[in-house]
Amino acid sequence: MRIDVLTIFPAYLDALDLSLVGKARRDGLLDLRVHDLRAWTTDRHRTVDDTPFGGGAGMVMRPDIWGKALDDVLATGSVPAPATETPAVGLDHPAPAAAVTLTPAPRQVLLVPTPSGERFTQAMAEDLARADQLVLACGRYEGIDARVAEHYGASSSVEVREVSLGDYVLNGGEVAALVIVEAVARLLPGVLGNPDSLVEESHGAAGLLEYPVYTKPPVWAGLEVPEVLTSGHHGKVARWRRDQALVGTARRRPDMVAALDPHQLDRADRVVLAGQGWFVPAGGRPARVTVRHGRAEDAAALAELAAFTFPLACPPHMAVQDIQAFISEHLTSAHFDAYLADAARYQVLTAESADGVLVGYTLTVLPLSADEPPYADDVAALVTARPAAELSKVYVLPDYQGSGVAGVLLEATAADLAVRVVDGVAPAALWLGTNKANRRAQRSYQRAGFTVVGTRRFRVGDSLEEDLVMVRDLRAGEAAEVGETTGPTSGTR
Ligand code: JE8
Repeated sequence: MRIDVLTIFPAYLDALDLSLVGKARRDGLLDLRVHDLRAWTTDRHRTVDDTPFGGGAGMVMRPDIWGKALDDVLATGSVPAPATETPAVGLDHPAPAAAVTLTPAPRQVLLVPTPSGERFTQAMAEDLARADQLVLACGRYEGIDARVAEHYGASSSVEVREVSLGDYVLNGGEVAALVIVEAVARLLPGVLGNPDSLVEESHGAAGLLEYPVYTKPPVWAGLEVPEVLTSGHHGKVARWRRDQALVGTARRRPDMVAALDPHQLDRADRVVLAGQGWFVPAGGRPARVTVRHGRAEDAAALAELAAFTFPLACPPHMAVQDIQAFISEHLTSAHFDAYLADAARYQVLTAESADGVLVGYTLTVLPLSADEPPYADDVAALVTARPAAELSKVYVLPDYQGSGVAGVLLEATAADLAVRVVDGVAPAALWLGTNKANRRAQRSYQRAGFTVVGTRRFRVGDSLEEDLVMVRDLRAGEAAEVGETTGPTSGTR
């Protein structure tokens, strides 16, 4: 590959003699030429700038000087590199006597660093590494007269790309040139000693930040190298590194998490992301979901969510009108107004996606005194711990079912109950009734620490349902308080 850099500070690019790029040049893999723009001036003062039309502070680089320099550099780069192809041997039939070879025109890209350019990315570096010639035009002062990019952009033989390193202000394009040359050069065949690192970069952790790395000594400044890395267990090392990459990305680059391809996320990935408050809905990309206490203004949205999700949780034989009646008797906006207004009796937790949509909620009924038994006698006989709270509803939008949102809601529910007081004591147990036929629900409650203690009768209109009663001991483990962004394992890494 041929790269030409045009600058009024050629010494700025001396660093490209060093390290990998320097070696690539010496090995003939990269033909890098740095030119002093002032070589194309003709006046005694070697002037490259002038005052801006329209007024304003500073100076602008003249298009005529740039035009001459770029024409020269593009002309010498348009001559295709001499073919290094070896003649084919061992063919069954001879090559045609007068073979007509059409050499494709070389791909020439003019790169103009500017704070108003498109962001320079790894994807762009990969694309640029396929070009034949890159010409980097490093501006200074207030930049280069805009007609330069316009003129070469109109030329069919050159691609023009105005690029920016990022949203901060530099004094000129030289640092961008250094960055671009280094990012492109390391992608050229033969430049990296070990091309495996390139493969790992593009496949191993695609779309994630890098995992942390360690070397000897095994203890430094009182800090130990994570044990898994010295275990020799390659599978565990790979999993740990991916976990670290996921957690680091979730903490520092939420934009990258939101852009992850859900097809590239396995179960373990989803568990790690859930621990950071990210959930993968069916057919969607990861979304941030936060668990918080319900607020008065949530009533209408909660009623809508309840009316939508309650029928989906009912057994198929239940009559539509019975389901509708249950909703109007228990799950209207007015009901939620009442639940949300009575914090002593009801605990409402919501799971809200970053775009403000409620994707799930729990409704827990608390006893008002320590010895208040569960409202139904059959349950009171099964659930003997006091005070006992009832997990009345845990509903999650279908797209988020299986995403881990329900688990986080349940953990937050238990954690919040553990720090409440009824008659001076925290609730000892959380119980729930769940339809016998719903195996999926039972499994998810079991995962959340509930165990089956018996059955109860449950009436929805005319149908008398048999429910399993499950209980979770709230005093088994100390849990954290519910924050605005509580996840089951948040803050444990
Ligand atoms: C530059 C630059 C990149 C980045 C690139 C080229 C040429 C109009 N402004 C010009 C006014 C303030 C000073 C600026 C100096 N300047 C800056 C960059 C860049 N690529 N990410 N930030 N800044 C030039 C002149």
